[in-house]
Amino acid sequence: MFTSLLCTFTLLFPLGHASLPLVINTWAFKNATAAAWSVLQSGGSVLDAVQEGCARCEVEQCDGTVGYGGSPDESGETTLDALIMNGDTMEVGAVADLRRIKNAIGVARAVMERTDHTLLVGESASLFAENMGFPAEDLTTNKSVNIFSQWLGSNCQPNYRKNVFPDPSQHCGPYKPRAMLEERERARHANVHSHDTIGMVAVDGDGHVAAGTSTNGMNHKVPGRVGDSPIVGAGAYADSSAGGASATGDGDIMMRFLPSYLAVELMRTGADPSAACKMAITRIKRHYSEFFGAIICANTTGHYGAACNKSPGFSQFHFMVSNSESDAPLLKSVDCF
Ligand code: SD4
Repeated sequence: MFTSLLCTFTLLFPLGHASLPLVINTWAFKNATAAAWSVLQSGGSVLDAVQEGCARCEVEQCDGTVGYGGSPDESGETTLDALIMNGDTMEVGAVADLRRIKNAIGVARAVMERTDHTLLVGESASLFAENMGFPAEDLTTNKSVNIFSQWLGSNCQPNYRKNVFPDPSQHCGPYKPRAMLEERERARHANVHSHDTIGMVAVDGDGHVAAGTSTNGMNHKVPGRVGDSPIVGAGAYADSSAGGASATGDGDIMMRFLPSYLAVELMRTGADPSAACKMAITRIKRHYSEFFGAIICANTTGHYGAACNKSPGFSQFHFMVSNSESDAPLLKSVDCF
């Protein structure tokens, strides 16, 4: 009885001290947190903070999974996904499968502020960016060339294809459909070794919320593949009447459940951010018990939380927080369940 009362209390009333403004982001990307925090400290908006924080990771190529030179697709090209959301107006700008442009979060912001659209994709998104003055550059680096050639050297294995077979004289396609297999071991790369999309939520002293993401997706993805990061409600969501959330992990699975939207809606009903994050993960876990993924959540009073799914090699998730309780960004961690 007492335990269930305590659980209900914990769900409805956030525990711990909260302070605003707040920046929270996925993984140990400290410089991104610091960049966003300094924008807020100098009077910038939450949107500016999120953009600056994610852009820092794009420049630093955080863990090789944000920005240029990472996650080459099956043709060796790096393509980028990004999103930014204004929790006051519910405006969103996003780009997916962006080519040749390094500053994906900047282009997402331009989609939001310079068009009436929400999401631009592929070559057309790149042309839009070029027309808006973003420089066109090669996103390939020695590192991405090496990743790609090693993959070619292993006969394009592993890859994300299923129920197909390549031309008998080739190993790497073209592929043809074949009879559906009953069950197969999922040869996914989306595990702890291919993580680290930046997802960020910023809340200012008046409770304005913004959220954003930036990523180069997943190694050896099928060209044209778009992950969860640029999908509103999946990669990130912000609503200044409730809070913000952002997810990282196996986007092909996670986007089916809109975990960021779900977490924000749960916080709207009074759930503590940690509980909201946990429930969003639980929803996915029901169908994909071993999926790789994590989520961060913050409400408009400055309470925050995170949760992750325990999967092979992934038992603890690291994230960063900046608020007025500390001069420097704090590295936090949560045990996966
Ligand atoms: C994607 N969610 O493109 C991204 C990858 C990621 O941790 O976050 N990895 O699926």
